[in-house]
Amino acid sequence: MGDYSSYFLMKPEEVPDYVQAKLHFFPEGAKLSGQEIGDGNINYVFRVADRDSGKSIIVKQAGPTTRIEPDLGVSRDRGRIEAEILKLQSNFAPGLVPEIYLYDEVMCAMIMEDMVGHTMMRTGLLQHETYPEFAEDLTTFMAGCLIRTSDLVMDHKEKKELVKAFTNPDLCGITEDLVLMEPYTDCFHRNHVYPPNEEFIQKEVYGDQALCLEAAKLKFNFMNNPQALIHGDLHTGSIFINQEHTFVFDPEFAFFGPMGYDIGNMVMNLFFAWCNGEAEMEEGRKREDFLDWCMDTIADTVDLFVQKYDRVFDAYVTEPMAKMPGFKSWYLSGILADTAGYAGTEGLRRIHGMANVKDITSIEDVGKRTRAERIVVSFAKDCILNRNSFICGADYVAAIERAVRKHS
Ligand code: SR1
Ligand code: MG
Repeated sequence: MGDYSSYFLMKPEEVPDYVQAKLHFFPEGAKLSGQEIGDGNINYVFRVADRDSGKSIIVKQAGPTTRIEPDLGVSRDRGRIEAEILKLQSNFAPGLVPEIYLYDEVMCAMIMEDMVGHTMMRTGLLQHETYPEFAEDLTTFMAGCLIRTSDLVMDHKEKKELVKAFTNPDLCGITEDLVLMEPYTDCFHRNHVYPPNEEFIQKEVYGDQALCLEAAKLKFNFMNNPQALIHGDLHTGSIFINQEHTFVFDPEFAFFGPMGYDIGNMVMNLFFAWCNGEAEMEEGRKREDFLDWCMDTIADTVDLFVQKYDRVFDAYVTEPMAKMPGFKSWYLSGILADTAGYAGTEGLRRIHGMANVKDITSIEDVGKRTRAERIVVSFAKDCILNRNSFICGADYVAAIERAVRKHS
């Protein structure tokens, strides 16, 4: 057993010894197994389990490079930010984030609660599962973590200290490039354009100057609006879920940024699930139920967030100027416009940027995938270009229906 006094990337079979050395969680001498279970683009995630007691634990370790693209320079300190944020978020959204047992600065690893009985949401959605509690849980998480870390609620000095502590230049740099620049310029030639859609993307995205200008504004808003402590990468791969409960995890991209970035990303990822169901499911009741659930959940995500914004605002806001008549709705309208804008940027980057999503790439039929991508692009453009007019869930449903009609 090593002493873990200098960093190395662990192999799955080395992780049980590491856990035993760091934590009194399993009995001494327990027969433990270690398995890599992550499929993310960045880190390594291991499950260590004791077959005798049935207990298990998760170790997440930052590798020396990201998994998707070794050339992306990303500090291994990203794990520290993630561990600290999860602790903070557990105050604002108790029970909705996993418990962190330990963060090890040398090994750049955190040991945390295994979300037993929960499935990664993207995996579940690809099997066309539905989750009745999701919109409630997600909006409770977002309203708590976002509004209560903003200047609406948090003491201004405390917030500025947190802005410093959670400055996250490497991970923000990834988003600024991969989400908010390259999908419009392909300046580093890293985009993945599905060949049947090459001309379409050329005309509808790279060649649309009005769109590129709005994307530039959204990029600068992302870089210059430390509104709240956002998750920064809130998609269905950052959620572990079952029929009764939701865990939000993987906040390594967190920093103080615009709230709408989180809400919008989630809305668009729910739409990717809809696109997969629409392309892949056989006609019938199950398909209708799944598609309705996705659509309702998109609408509920926006509408329940608005309801909870209202409640959290009334319960927690103490800032005197924020209590001026009319301020509450003015502030909300900014969040909602950002929500639509960043739903749009997420849509475009997952279609033809570097990091694509299985919901779309797993559609094997060429015609169906081509069409699904075009629907996403049209909906995403609508969200970006007309973001001020997306003020409730029904606006998203109507925009999706317009995009689907356009490609029928
Ligand atoms: C280099 S990382 C690519 C993407 O994966 C993460 O989940 C983020 O979404 C990032 O943009
Ligand atoms: Mg992630």
